[in-house]
Amino acid sequence: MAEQITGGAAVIDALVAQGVQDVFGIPGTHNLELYRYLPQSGIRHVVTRHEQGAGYAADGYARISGRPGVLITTSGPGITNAITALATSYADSVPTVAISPGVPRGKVGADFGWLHEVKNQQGALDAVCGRSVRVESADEIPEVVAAIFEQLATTRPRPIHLEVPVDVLEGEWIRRLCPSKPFASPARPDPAVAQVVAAVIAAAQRPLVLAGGGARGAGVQIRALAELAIPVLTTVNGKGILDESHPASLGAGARLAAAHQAANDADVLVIVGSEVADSDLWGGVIAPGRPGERTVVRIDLDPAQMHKNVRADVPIIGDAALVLSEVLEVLKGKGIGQWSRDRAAGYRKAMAAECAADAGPWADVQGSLTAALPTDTVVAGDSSQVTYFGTVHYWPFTAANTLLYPTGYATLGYGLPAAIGAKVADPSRPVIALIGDGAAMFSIQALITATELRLALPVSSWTTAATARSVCRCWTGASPRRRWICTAPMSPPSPGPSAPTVSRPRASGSSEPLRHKHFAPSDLPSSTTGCDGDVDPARGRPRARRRSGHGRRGYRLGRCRLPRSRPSQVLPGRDTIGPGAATVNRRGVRCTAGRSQARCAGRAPGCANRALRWGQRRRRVCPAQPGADGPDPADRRR
Ligand SMILES: Cc1ncc(C[n+]2csc(CCOP(=O)(O)OP(=O)(O)O)c2C)c(N)n1
Ligand SMILES: [Mg+2]
Repeated sequence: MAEQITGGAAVIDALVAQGVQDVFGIPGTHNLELYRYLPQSGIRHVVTRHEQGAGYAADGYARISGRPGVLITTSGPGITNAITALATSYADSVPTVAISPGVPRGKVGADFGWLHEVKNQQGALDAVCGRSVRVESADEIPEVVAAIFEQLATTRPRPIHLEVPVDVLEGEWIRRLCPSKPFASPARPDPAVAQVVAAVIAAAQRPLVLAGGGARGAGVQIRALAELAIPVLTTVNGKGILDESHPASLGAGARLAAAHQAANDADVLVIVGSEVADSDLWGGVIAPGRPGERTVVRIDLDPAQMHKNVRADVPIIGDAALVLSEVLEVLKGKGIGQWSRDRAAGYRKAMAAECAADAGPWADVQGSLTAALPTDTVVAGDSSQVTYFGTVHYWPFTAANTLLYPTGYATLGYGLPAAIGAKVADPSRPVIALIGDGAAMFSIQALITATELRLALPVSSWTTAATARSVCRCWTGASPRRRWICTAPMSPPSPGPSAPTVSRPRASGSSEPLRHKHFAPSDLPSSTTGCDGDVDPARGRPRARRRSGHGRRGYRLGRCRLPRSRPSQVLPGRDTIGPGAATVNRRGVRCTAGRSQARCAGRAPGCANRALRWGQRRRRVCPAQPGADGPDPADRRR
């Protein structure tokens, strides 16, 4: 006699049949039938501390594993909490699947006062996901789940929501085999397509490739084009598709005006898997070709991308790797020679100079970490300067999907949970969360999940607020002795193109700032900042939670010795952001470390100086003071 169980088992069995190994989520009253069958399924469940974190973790998991990331929430607040994360995955075309209960059948929009009731939950999810599917019976669940996974594998990947009415979830299901449909391979392009594209490229004087996230699976083919000395610029989502140390690589600085100029200088621009969006170009315009010579080739799986933002002259709908493979075959047959190698070098030089002007202070931070960490390290970033001014430009990657970054939606709180997802996907791969202090606070509770899982996951959090002017580092460690967080305020990076002062605590307690000092591997978690000796093994955190010198000299946890910036010069009057005179350190960097709380001197109504930001530091006098400069309108920040 067939085993009689509930609809919850149908969902879990269907996930198993699709090869799901890990899910992220939080249990609640309405989804307990899913949790009933998880333990015996072999699927690992990671409990996050917020459903948004489950969504980001699933996103990071998907980017690293190449398999859809799955999250489970309860109805109402559980799934609506995940909406921002799903919108993030949508914007960056990341395959995730969110599973939640919904109101019982026949009750959609009934407004009957049900626990967690949402007026139109499926509609809300449908608005941010690729689609939201609601099943009406348990027996359709296996096929619906199989169809979801097939869609994710064969079309532009975007999150999909599966809603199971609670009465279906809790109702009877007669167990049966769930289909694990073979994934249909993407259609091979028409051979004529390759002939056309190859002819266009062969005739080009100044070809250039712009590769976005949709080209992540075409690394081999993009490299082959680079070997012909065709310069390759990527968006942030495409960062690393071509090894960024390759002579033809222009990096991922698609936001830079010099990058737009490089693209516009091309007579043939080949855009692969990119929507060439504002989030990539930061207001820049791609309008390639000198008068009379414009040819834009676009290759994309999604027909909706063909003319988005930049009209295609040669629109090719298809899988980037397949199309480019065939194009390369034809080019090889034509014996195409190489283009000038100097062109890429020239573009790179112009981009580097522009970048140094607004993002230069982040170079040394990234250089220090790059020197200390293995080349395959995954960097989970956030919508923080340390990522979009730092990692994007100054951390050269050798492969795609190495930077986890919410490019399109630019949400805060992504980095830390995404790093957890990456680590769950591949525990052997080094992962660092390198994020701003603001971003960290949006997901700080995820540290509990990280420590619970005992992940060897360094978390580096940077403060750039004018009022704090400090840099913090936090670590979670894998060993029970290091299950604590150390936060160490340090000297700020300087404005302008020169490298920042990077300080680090010393075991001796010396607080001397270390200029241009690279972190050594020994600085990483195993010897974290001299705090190691003060951990109470029984409690797994610092024995003494003393806090001293808060403000002027930062603060310390346990015996963590902190550095401090050393004021060396007093500036008079107008150029002041603290009450009275501000100070600068030895490198001429404004430093308000001498204040317990740096505030604007001109507390006049409307004064915006309390939150002067890093990008504005070159015009850092108080806007409320007579004769003062306001924020630079050219300072484009997210
Ligand atoms: C969820 C969300 N809320 C607000 C914003 C707007 N926003 C963009 S950057 C930023 C500050 C980020 O602070 P932090 O992570 O410390 O980075 P910093 O700019 O200091 O480098 C804010 C509030 C956002 N991107 N996402
Ligand atoms: Mg900050």
